[in-house]
Amino acid sequence: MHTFIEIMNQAEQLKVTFDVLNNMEFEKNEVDQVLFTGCGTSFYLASSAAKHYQAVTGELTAAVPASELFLHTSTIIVPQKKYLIVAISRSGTTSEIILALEHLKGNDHIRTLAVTCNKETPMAEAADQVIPLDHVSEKSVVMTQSFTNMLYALQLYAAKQAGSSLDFEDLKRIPGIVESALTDENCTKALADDLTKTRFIFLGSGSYNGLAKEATLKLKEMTQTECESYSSLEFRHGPISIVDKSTAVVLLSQQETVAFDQDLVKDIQRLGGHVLVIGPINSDFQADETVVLTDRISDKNRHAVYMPALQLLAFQRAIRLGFDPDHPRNLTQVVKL
Ligand code: F1P
Repeated sequence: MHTFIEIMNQAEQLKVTFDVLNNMEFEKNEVDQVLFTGCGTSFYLASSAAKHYQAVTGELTAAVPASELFLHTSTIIVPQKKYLIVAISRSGTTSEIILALEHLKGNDHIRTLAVTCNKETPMAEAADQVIPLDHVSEKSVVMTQSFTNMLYALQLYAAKQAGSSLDFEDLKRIPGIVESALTDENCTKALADDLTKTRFIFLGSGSYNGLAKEATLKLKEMTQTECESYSSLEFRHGPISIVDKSTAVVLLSQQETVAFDQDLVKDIQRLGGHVLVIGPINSDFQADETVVLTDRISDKNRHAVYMPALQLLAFQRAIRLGFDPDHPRNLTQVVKL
């Protein structure tokens, strides 16, 4: 069961990722916008990392699927503006990310940074700088620790680029905190085992919306459950109409959003929905189930700590339904066009 092993040993890899980033020097960005890009899990990572990077550095960012960069370049790139493109790919060989880099090659206004778990690849070779995370060598088709590690690496990169020792010190605590989060591998088991729930919704806002989208993809990939994700308060604006007794909602809460989150939970429960809240919540927070995360680390940097619970939920659900998480249906490790 390499998927399970890769979820459970991600704290170890995070320690190495910290050392890698701690020892790296980066060129200063003099750009108008930093664009984060990738496919699938790596795109959801891009969307979370872009928002985190902007919050930490104050630089303008956006996240785009890699295919959009070569199919619809003019909707993203403005001539004469300067960009740093942060290309994210576990394999470094996904067709769209390579096509995007090749398409933009030779443009003097564009610098590129690759983040990958495989530095001997066309993507890494095409980029001006590389964050190599080759110590993360996943066997699994579904991305688990590669997501957490590449996100963590980009958060450390953001703190370095901003010269923010406060954020860097905050992030330094992540591997230890993820390690303790992983001691309770059963925190999501009750929901994973509950077969009366057939519809799953994941909610998260700001830089946590990318995590909610990734959690949706994990469950979809490992169990083929049709599931959705929304920016938390958007859920009330239409999608809430689908809530009934078969609906489970997983809400990623933050200190900044907790007051709004409590009301949202009550609204979902009133309609018969079952809510699991994951976040740094107090004992007075009311939900059907909770996974309480530490508030010793700021909302700005806590992302990696949510990942074990979200990945374990998908894994445990797959086992409960009789699927093999190591061999998800219709998927391969790398998609090539
Ligand atoms: C990204 C990706 C995965 C997906 C599938 C195929 O690959 O799309 O998100 O789960 O296994 O590959 P990569 O570019 O990060 O290697």
